[in-house]
Amino acid sequence: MPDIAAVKAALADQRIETPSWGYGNSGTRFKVFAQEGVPRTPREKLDDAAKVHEFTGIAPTVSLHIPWDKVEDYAALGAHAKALGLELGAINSNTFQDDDYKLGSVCHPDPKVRRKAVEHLLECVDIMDATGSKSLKLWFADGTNYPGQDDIVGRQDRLAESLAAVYERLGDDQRLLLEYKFFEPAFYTTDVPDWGTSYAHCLKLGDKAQVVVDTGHHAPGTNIEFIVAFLLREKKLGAFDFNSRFYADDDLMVGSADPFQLFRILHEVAQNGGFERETNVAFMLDQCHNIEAKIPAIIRSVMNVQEATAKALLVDREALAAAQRAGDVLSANAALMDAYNTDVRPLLAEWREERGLHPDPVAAYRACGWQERIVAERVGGEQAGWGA
Ligand code: AOS
Ligand code: ZN
Ligand code: ZN
Repeated sequence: MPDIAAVKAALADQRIETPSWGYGNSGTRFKVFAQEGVPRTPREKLDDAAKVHEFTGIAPTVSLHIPWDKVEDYAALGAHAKALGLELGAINSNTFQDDDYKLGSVCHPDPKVRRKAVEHLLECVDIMDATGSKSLKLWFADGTNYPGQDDIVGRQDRLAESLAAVYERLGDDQRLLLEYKFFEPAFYTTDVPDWGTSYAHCLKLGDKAQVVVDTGHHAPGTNIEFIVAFLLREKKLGAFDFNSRFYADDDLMVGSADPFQLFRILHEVAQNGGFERETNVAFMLDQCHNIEAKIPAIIRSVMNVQEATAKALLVDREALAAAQRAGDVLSANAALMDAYNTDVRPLLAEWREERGLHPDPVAAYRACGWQERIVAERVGGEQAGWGA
């Protein structure tokens, strides 16, 4: 059986990055339901993120999105984060909210539009220099809606050329993380639709380019844990964007739709060294809390990843390997199921108490008065949100 002290130590090493946009208002194409007390500025998003870290103890970094988090002085934003016990995490680019990008950004047929998109990406690297962020996270909405609309291979060539220009600009300790998504907003072809396309581009670019697995970006039935295992073996898994989906890119709380899938993914992470610091996998959330209270939902999401991680760490790897060697299918499967079926909540409550944390982070947040304070104080001004 795994040593509980080692499991607890591994849990103490885990870091989960929360997204600045998760704290702001969001919605669907039909309606954005504004919530009271939502942050009006990037600083206020960090203030909320600090609460998530305060009660979970494992969420010290925050992903930024440019231009939603554009500020005059990034060093000052970094200092604000530091004063809160946080650090600024990945910089997410945005080449999808401009009229010029109707037919794409880095794959657009017009070189002027491609240049504009690449300049934005280079500006994001400048921002990384100012914030100390080590990862540039790229998701492209590029694609086509109709057969014949554009040349599929021509678009791949433009993508490769644009990515190479950005890769060139990266510092030695910076990396590029390329996210894929099988459809939406493009409905016929998407230029980075799957892990294989992302992997092929990253392979050509070099060691500083890695793949992002967003758990909501696959066709139904896709075996995500296989992708994770494969990419870890190739040292090409850069990050996760965790969320849950029932249908498409639903961006619901991670672990809410299919906790067993989350466990299977994290088992492959544990099995293949993905929790080790040197492997440098970023565990990020990419979620939108459209109808539920945002800060407690993010706390719950961090806890869901932590619970699935604890179960993955509890897998008796020796028993598993022995059963696999012996071709004992049932015992091998049982080694996984025993861990998955373990109620790890008492272990995690104990782990928190040992670190001076409240055993129930959501209850502690609810009792701390922060929600009442932000509802009272954050009136007026424009509330930040997805797209604001
Ligand atoms: C879009 O579907 C992707 O999941 C992106 O990772 C992300 O939600 C967006 O770029 C916000 O930064
Ligand atoms: Zn994502
Ligand atoms: Zn997405």
